[in-house]
This record gives sequence, structure tokens and C-alpha cells, in this order.
Amino acid sequence: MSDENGTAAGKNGGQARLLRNDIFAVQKVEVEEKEKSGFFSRLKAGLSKTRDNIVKGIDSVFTGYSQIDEDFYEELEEILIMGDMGVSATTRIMDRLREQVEEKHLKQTAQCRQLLIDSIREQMGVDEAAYEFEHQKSVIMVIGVNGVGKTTTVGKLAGKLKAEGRKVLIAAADTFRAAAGDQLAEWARRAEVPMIGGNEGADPASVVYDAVNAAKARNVDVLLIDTAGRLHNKKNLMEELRKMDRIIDREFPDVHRENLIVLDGTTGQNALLQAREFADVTRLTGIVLTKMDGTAKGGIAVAIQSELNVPVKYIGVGEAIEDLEKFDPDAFVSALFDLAPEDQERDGRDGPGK
Ligand SMILES: Nc1nc2c(ncn2[C@@H]2O[C@H](COP(=O)(O)OP(=O)(O)OP(=O)(O)O)[C@@H](O)[C@H]2O)c(=O)[nH]1
Ligand SMILES: [Mg+2]
Repeated sequence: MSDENGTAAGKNGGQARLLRNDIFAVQKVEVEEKEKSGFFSRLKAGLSKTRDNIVKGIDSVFTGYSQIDEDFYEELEEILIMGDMGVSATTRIMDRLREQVEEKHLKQTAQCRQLLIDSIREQMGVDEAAYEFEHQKSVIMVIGVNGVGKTTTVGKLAGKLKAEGRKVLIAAADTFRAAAGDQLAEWARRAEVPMIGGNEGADPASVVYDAVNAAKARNVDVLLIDTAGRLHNKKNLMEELRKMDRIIDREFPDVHRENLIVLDGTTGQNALLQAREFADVTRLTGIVLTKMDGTAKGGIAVAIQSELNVPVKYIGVGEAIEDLEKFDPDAFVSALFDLAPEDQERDGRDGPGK
């Protein structure tokens, strides 16, 4: 009897444990789902102006034309270019669309809306290797013209990497603008990471020298360098950049290097021009598109990636420390075209049944 009871109790205990584990598992999935849908709805909200700009235009072309013909293609092309997707990306998107329409013998415009969306998505693949620096010993120089969001991005990235358990150090190599050091120090405080440099008027190259050697001595995982967006003139800025590049190469030759250019998403095609200028003096390894919250020019994400052949690695969607997201082209296109996240998952690489 007691044995039976014992067994029953043991059984019940086991069942209770199982049940508890199930509940934990369900809760964990719920939290993950909530985070995912939270990110997705933030992205969707952030892209609402871009959606009004591009997607409404696209939809009006689809309602205006029921048959696929030259006029339909031309109007569509115009909407994409007006939406800041850039001439070369637009040409590739349209060529791909025409090709598939022909292949599949489509006649009605309604039949090719999804193909258009897929074709836009194809322009923006980000290789997983793009984020290797997050797990390696890396020196990341954050560059770009003034006011685009470099210092904010350094702060956000420091917070993100620190939260992932990385040992982070930040360097204030913008010694030109008064208060630049204080602004970065405030971000260092928020991200709870140490900072080097920050004295106005100091030589930026010597800040980089000190920071790289401190990173080596302290066995730091990731050194983030904030740079000036403006010096006495542009030539100066580019010269200084070259100098910093050389110092890092010389002092820390085997470290993983990233030169991330920060571009302000609200400036549209101007951002492309800036990136080209920086690409002339240094090797760009990635792009951070900031201020994607509340701009109608989000189509620039498509243009930049496709025209420069440099991946957009992160997007800034606000001013707070958590407002930096890895750029996910699938989520971006789904959020833009107002597809449900489920559709995005079904279309995505990890969707069920794939
Ligand atoms: N809404 C929004 N604002 C941003 C974002 N990123 C940066 N900002 C704001 O843009 C302004 C400029 O940001 P900074 O980080 O100082 O830009 P910077 O490139 O370091 O500027 P300089 O040091 O003067 O060259 C600040 O008011 C930031 O709060 C973003 O993703 N979204
Ligand atoms: Mg700054």
C-alpha cells in the first residue's frame, strides 16, 4: 500500500515536474515570441512613412493596371526610383520581374505582386559572416560625416555586445568637437563599459594608439572607436582616417577589423554619395543606417546594399540604447509590405517545412 502510494506519489511528483517544465518551456517560447513580435511591430511602425511612400505607390500601380504591359512596368519602375531604391537596384529588380513574368507566362498584374516583393528581397542578402566580429577579437572604427549618429551607434553597439558577455572598450577619437568626449562618456556609463581618450584637442591618432594598446593589454574582445564627423576640412578628415587605419594595422595586425560607416537614413541618395567618398579612402566592411524610425526614405536600405556591395549590418530605429537592430532583409521587406511575421517566417530560411 505504502509502496503503491509511494509509487503513485513518485509518479505524481514526476508528472508535476514534467508539467512544471512544460509550463516553463511554454513561457519561454511565449517570451521569445513576444520579443520577436515586439521587434517586428517596432520595425513596422518605424517603416510606416516609407510604406506610405513606396508601397502605396506600388499598390496604386497594381490597381491602375490589370494587364501587365510596358506602361505598367514603367510606372512601377518610377515608383521604386522615387522611393529611393536607386537606379541600379531598381533596374535589377525590374529585370528579374520581367524575366519571371515571361517564364511563368503571366498576364495579370495581380499575379506578379509577390514576385516583385521577392525580387526586392533578393537585392539584400546579408551573409551570416557579416557578424563574425561579434564573436572575435575585433577593432571597430565607426566613421561617417557629422550628425549621422556615430556616437549614438557606438554607445548602442557597446551596450549590445556587453549584454552578450563581450569585454568591450570604447575610444573617443573625436577630439575635434567640444563635448564629443562627454557625450561618449555618457554612453560608456549607460553601456557600463570603460572609455579611453576624450580630451578636446588631443591628437585622434594618438587616442587610437593608446586605445589599441590598452585593448591588447587588457585582453579586450571588442574595441569600438568613435571618430569625428568633421575636422577643419574634408581633406583633413580623410587624412586622419587613413592615419588611424594605419595605426590599427601596425599595432594590432592580426585583429579582426571592421570599418562601419554610419549613414543617416533620412538623407536618401545623399547617404550613397557619402559612402562612396569614404570607400575611396578606406575599406568599408559594413553600413549602419540610422534614423530609420520615422523616415519615408527607408528604400535607401535596398539601394545602398545593392549599389555599394557593402552589407547593411544594423539599423538604428530610435535614440535609446536598445534601438539598434541587426538588419534582417526578410523582416525588412515583410514589415515594409505589411506582411504578417508568419508570412515572413514561411518565406524565410527557417520556415517550417524547409
Ligand atoms: N531617431 C533617431 N535618432 C538618432 C538615431 N541615431 C542617432 N540619432 C540622433 O541623431 C543625433 C546625432 O547623433 P550623434 O550620435 O551625436 O551623431 P554623430 O555622427 O556622432 O555626430 P558628430 O559627432 O557631430 O559627427 C542625436 O540627436 C541622436 O540622438 C536613430 O537611429 N534614430
Ligand atoms: Mg559624435
